[in-house]
Amino acid sequence: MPSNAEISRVFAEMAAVMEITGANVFKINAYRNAARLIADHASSLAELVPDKKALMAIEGIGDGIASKIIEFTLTGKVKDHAALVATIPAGLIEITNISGVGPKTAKLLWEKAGVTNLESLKAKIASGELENIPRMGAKTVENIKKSIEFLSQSSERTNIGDAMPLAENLIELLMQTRGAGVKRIEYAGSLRRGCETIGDIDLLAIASKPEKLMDAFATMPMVTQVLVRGGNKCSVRIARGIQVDLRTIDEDRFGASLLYFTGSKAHNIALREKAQKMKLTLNEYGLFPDDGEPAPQNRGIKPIVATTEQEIYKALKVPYFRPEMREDRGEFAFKTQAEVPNLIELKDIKAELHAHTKASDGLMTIEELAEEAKSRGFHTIAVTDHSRSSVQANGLSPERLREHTMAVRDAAKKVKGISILTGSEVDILIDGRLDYDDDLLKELDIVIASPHASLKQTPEEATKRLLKAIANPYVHIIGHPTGRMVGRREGLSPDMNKIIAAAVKHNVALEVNSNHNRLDLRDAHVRAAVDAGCLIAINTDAHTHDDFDELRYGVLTARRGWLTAEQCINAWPRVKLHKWLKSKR
Ligand code: DGT
Ligand code: CA
Ligand code: CA
Ligand code: ZN
Repeated sequence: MPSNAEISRVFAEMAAVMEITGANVFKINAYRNAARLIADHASSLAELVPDKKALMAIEGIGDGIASKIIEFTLTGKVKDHAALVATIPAGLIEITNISGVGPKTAKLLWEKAGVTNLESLKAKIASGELENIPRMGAKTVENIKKSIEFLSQSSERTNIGDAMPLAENLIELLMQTRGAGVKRIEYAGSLRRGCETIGDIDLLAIASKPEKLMDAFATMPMVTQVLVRGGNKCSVRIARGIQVDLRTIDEDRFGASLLYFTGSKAHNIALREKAQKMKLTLNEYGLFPDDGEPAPQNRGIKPIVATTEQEIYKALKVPYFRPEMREDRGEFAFKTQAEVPNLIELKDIKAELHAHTKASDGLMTIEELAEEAKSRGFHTIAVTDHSRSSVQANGLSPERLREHTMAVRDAAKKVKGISILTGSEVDILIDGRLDYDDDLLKELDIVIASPHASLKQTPEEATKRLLKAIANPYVHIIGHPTGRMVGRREGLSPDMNKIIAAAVKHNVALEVNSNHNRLDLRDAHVRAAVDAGCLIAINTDAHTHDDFDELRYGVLTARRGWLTAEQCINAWPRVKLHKWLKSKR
């Protein structure tokens, strides 16, 4: 019986081939979505075969996809898939993962230069052959080369936006294991610290029958490979090659293990040094008196504390640090709990200030957007569609923006219980000028200025560009300031300290864009901004209903930058926020 991962691959490959050969976008999206959903599905789809109705009861699986799942489970192949894959060289698909090489370019490289896989692409870049192809040129080739290098450095890590839902599904599934006496399962490691990418998922469990839990874990439908199998520990690979480690821990030392496996390594080392100075020894089994010999837990020595993280921090005479702060990047300078910043929480966010509607590239009407924001408990929603230069996103001409503004004002009268602001996400052009005149910007309640194009500028050019946008008196927020895409595109590298200083001076907020592909500002930038007293906005950049769920990744990133609710404009009460917005009018 095929695993979900194997079934998923069939649809992912079909989507990739169709992109290269240029099929209907809706069909491509349907296959791509099906691939993701199948890979992440917590129970075996093959087990439902041949019950087509049961398959179709799963959201996102229609008649055609259900038929193919059945065909694949029963015959081991899908005819349509085989026919599609036969139309292009096998290695071409992976080339489309390179930033700057879309399906069209992949096709061009294949037809005009005989590129059939990543290896032959690298070879043809090295030999200079590609530069003679029409539409390529030295600059494009250089960009592709850089993207390949970037991809090879970062491809082994998984985005938090993919890893966290997977970990949550796994935990939910494992909690239901029969006969294992599962009491608690937590994720630890970089995922618990809210890092933007995750090397592997670390799970810790309390279970009275660890063997049973390990059996269930090793045989889950999404498992593609069992790497290590022991009585208390098991490592597997699941969809998209992600590794998951599961350990069972005795309840009375769960805190010590959670602390150890949450890390970071640097934070752990600092804690151990503190312990040593107090003639104590800290390990994953607890905090013990130090008698100079290793592994006290194996010599019948009882730990001083081991059950909770809080007890261990207390015994070490340091404040309790939230996982996002555990990087040994200055947290140990805080001596009392009161000094430690009170990190912002998801529930503090009361306004979404960056969202798109059908007027540009969003999928919601103004009313739908407002209702969604209201259902999330927000007091304010800003409608900020794209400006004219974002042609690919159906950006608004000045005339269309004026009409749209009237429509927003009308909606604001209709939808009660939430303030609907009219605004724009105006493009910051290559030289820092904005895409609309000041006269038009001045009419809007809120202006976000964001870079979208020309993201390969030198740091000097990028700094100048952003500084000019910050100095515009009508701009409230700089949206996704670097334009980077996590693991895929480096984006701008401006002098962040200058950007932050200017933002403070001009009373402009810098955005943490919560979309898990962006997370821009990134954690380190937030930290610098927070230190400088700069205002921060945490927005979802919503294009559709579900995008609001991305907010947690923005909040985690902000917490890694030690942001408090006071410094985040989205956490301000309505009156304070609106007063601030109006101060720029
Ligand atoms: P990742 O998976 O690369 O995103 O990063 P982490 O932080 O999840 O690292 P991982 O999975 O290798 O190990 C989980 C935690 O276990 C790590 O944050 C700290 C702890 N740990 C692992 N190896 C060591 C070690 O050699 N020394 C110490 N002190 N802690 C370790
Ligand atoms: Ca890990
Ligand atoms: Ca690990
Ligand atoms: Zn946007």
